[in-house]
Amino acid sequence: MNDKDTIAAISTPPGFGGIGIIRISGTGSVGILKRVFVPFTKEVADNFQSHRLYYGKVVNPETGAQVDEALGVFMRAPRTYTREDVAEINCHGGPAAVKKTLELALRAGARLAEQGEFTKRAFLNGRIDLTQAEAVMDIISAQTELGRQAAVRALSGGLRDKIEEIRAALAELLALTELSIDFPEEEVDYIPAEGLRERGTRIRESIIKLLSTFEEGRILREGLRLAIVGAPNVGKSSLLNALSKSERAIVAETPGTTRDTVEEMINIGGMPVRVIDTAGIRESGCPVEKEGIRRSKAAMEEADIILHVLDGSRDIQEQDPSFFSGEKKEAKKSRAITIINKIDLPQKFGSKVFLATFLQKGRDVVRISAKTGEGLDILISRIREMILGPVREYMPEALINLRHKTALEEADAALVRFQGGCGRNLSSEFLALELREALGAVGEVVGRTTPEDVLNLIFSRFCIGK
Ligand SMILES: Nc1nc2c(ncn2[C@@H]2O[C@H](COP(=O)(O)OP(=O)(O)OP(=O)(O)O)[C@@H](O)[C@H]2O)c(=O)[nH]1
Ligand SMILES: [Mg+2]
Repeated sequence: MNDKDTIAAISTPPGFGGIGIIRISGTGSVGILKRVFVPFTKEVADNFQSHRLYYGKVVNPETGAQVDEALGVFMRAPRTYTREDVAEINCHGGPAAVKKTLELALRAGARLAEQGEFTKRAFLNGRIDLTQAEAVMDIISAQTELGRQAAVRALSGGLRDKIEEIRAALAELLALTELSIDFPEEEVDYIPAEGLRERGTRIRESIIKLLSTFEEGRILREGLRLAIVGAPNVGKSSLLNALSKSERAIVAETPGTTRDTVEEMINIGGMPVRVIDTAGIRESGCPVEKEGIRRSKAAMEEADIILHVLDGSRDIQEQDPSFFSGEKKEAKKSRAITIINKIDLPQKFGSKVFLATFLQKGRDVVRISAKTGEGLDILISRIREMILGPVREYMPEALINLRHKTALEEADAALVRFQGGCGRNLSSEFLALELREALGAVGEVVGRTTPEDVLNLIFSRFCIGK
């Protein structure tokens, strides 16, 4: 990949739409625009003013034939997305029109952009840091309002600022540590090992605070995993359909209807939630059903929240709640809500049996009818509280992703070693080494010290044209 090339790509999604945008970036942009786009106002044809939109036509420079009617704009560096000269052509959004316009731009001297190459250039040219580049992708893939809000914060530098604060504190600590290497005899601003250690603690606190946002970030990006489990025929698939307001899962009177896990994305309080319907759990000789049950148990283990469904119109003994006894080791990670379904039918077990079995475990119990929809609003607000806590107005903070987490954990580990070294009065050279490692790790988050192959991996996850 040569960063000096002028690149071009279709920036709008494939398919039919009102407008399709061809984006061109690099020193050749204006030349290419002039060849393939002719403004209707003659005076401007040779003299595009920067950041002005012109009405004109896309033409084939070889034949002079008109290809489409379009708007064209030239934006001179550095006030552009990539900080390079950029041109854009807004033609009609049909696959043929955008493809032909792109083809003309390529023939006029542009190279087809790689995935994420525009954003990569914005990063390499210093307009945005790596957390902002990743935020661009998060905005594009945000599925809910809260996901969008978190991504916009990161895009405007929320995470970068926090990381830069940590970097600055680390750099200062490094300078203080090195001072005693350079001037071992003199008492210039000399800080005893205990003081250095304490400063390390303050930096670690900031790192740990950021690390604690990882789970929230994961949920906003990938969705919270909500597994619906229980005995056959209790109404799990009906509940999935009711929550997603769809007919996604097959519902039938026959126990053992659902064999595979079925997923549907829903939105609870702005959080994306992946609702997973599972096969009813029971002893079964059928190999297909057995595999389904294995998947149910796996889904239960990976879930953030488990909805354990019981059929209130049948005996509880029939529904063998003991399969759920393995929950204890998972209790820390997974939170569960017990649901009594089918409350529109005459109820077999009243609250007494129930309270004895479940409430002593401190579990939430919600009564619903997946059929009539009764109680669903209570269930949803219960789930919402579990995710967001009782806070009414939830505002997502600067949230970290797995890449950030790994780097921050490395930095924290180096700081722990640094502190250990302070405690044992190790030489300043050794202490400085650990701090440099912490600095390097933190720098990776914003892209200062990120290896080339990691950068390529990050940008390759973008779509073409971004
Ligand atoms: N009256 C009533 N019937 C319900 C309710 N929920 C589900 N049913 C019925 O119960 C039967 C089983 O529903 P499903 O949703 O398929 O149950 P399931 O738990 O997914 O069953 P498996 O996939 O076999 O494990 C169907 O006949 C549903 O119509 C409810 O709230 N009230
Ligand atoms: Mg089912």
